[in-house]
Amino acid sequence: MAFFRSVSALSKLRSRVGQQTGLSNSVRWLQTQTSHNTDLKSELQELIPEYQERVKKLKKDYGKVELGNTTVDMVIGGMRGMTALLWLGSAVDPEEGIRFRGMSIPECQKALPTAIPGGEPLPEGILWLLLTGKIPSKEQVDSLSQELRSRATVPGFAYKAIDALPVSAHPMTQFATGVMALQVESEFQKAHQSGIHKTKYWEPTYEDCMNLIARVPAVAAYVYRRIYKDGKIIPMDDSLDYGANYSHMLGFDDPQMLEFMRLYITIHSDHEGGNVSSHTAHLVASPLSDPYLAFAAALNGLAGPLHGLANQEVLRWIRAVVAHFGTPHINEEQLKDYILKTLNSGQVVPGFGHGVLRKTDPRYTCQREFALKHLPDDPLFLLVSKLKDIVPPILTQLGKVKNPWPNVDAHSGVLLNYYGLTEENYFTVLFGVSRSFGVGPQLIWDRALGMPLERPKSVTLERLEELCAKAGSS
Ligand code: AMX
Repeated sequence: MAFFRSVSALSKLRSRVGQQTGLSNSVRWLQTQTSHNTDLKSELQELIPEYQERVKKLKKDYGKVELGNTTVDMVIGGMRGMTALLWLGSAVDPEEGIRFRGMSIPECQKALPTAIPGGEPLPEGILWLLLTGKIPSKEQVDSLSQELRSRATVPGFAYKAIDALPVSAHPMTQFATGVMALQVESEFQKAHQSGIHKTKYWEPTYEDCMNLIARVPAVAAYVYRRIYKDGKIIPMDDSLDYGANYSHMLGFDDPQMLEFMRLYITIHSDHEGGNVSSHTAHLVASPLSDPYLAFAAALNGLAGPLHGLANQEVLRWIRAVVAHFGTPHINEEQLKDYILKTLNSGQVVPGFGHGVLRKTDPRYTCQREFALKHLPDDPLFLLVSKLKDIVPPILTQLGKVKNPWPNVDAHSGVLLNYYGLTEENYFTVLFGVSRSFGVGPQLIWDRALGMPLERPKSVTLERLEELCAKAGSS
């Protein structure tokens, strides 16, 4: 009872803080939570005991509270709608979309520090927010930028591991291979072998996650330059923030592209815990596999066309439409015919639909706003805009698609293409770099909270039929 009393006192306090400032409750609450600590690890260290207490209390006093029943649909339907994971960083509401620690994308755009006045959030800010639940100051974000730069040196053998693959290997294969090679330097693995006490697990996990986040842009940029730019590598620039540096190492220094990259990483960072890549990382890390092993596995899930690879597929599909009609200026009837042709050949329309969302993805909307501001006349953007109106009614008519609206991947490709990053096979690597920002913080919390090995129960087909027959006859 005391627990519920304190929750209700907490929401009253949040609401009171809110009324005073005119901002939404979640942001107002987070703003009251800011601190002056510029060292992220120390900040986290202070928070851990409180979170541990909260989880301990849930386990002890409320372990048997039901969160919903498991149905046959869930077992044979990819566990849709089954609440089965604890994920601190973000939550996806079917109607409203993502909230990072309670904050919507527009709220993050307003509250998180930027590189230029009125610009897009710096990815370091979302990392701080996801890990601590607090809105960082510019000083804190700058300090984190510096910390990430100081950890960014990639060992030569990681590049050699990538070089062992044919240049024709898919960029995601090359990227995941590079990440696997980084595992050789895992602090967690070393500490575990030396017999570290389990209450300290989070510390080497923190080191691994921060090193991983710091190093993936260089690995990812290496893959890009190796495949598409004759292996001419561009070194990191010590004066740049994380997003700008990644763009710079890829070879794109247009200030607008740097802004898009900051926004891209921020919005692709996390999407609660049940999506394939995030869930995979959490699952693989649960038997104490280190963060590199977990993140490489997550990348392999992200590389599926129904998940992260969809952003590659969207641009490929759009290019095929343009090639088919010989122009990007295509009328509604022609587009409808092409969409039906795609569906009739047993394929999905990439960039539409979602496992959880039931409205347009706010990550799509914010990219559309970026495009309206910076490239309103781009022919491919205009085509993407037409598709957002034409595709949903067609998918709805199929009668089976639960969410006919555009998702995050429907938009990113045309923006990247506009700024010169035209090689669509590379797009999922950008998604992967961003996803390290969501996966890393959760893995640190998994170890800090002593999360156990993940081991759900499965059922055989015969047993399922037996249970259903029993339920049917009663
Ligand atoms: N085009 C055609 N058919 C679609 C469709 C689309 N965009 N979205 C869903 N459907 C179909 C499904 O294939 C399924 O058909 P089936 O019963 O014959 O197998 C039926 O509609 C029901 O599916 P659902 O319950 O609405 O979706 P889901 O939760 O099973 O799958 C998703 C979600 C994203 C895989 C699906 O909408 C899809 O394939 N979309 C296109 C690929 C895509 O854009 N993926 C990116 C998602 C975001 C991300 O993870 N990055």
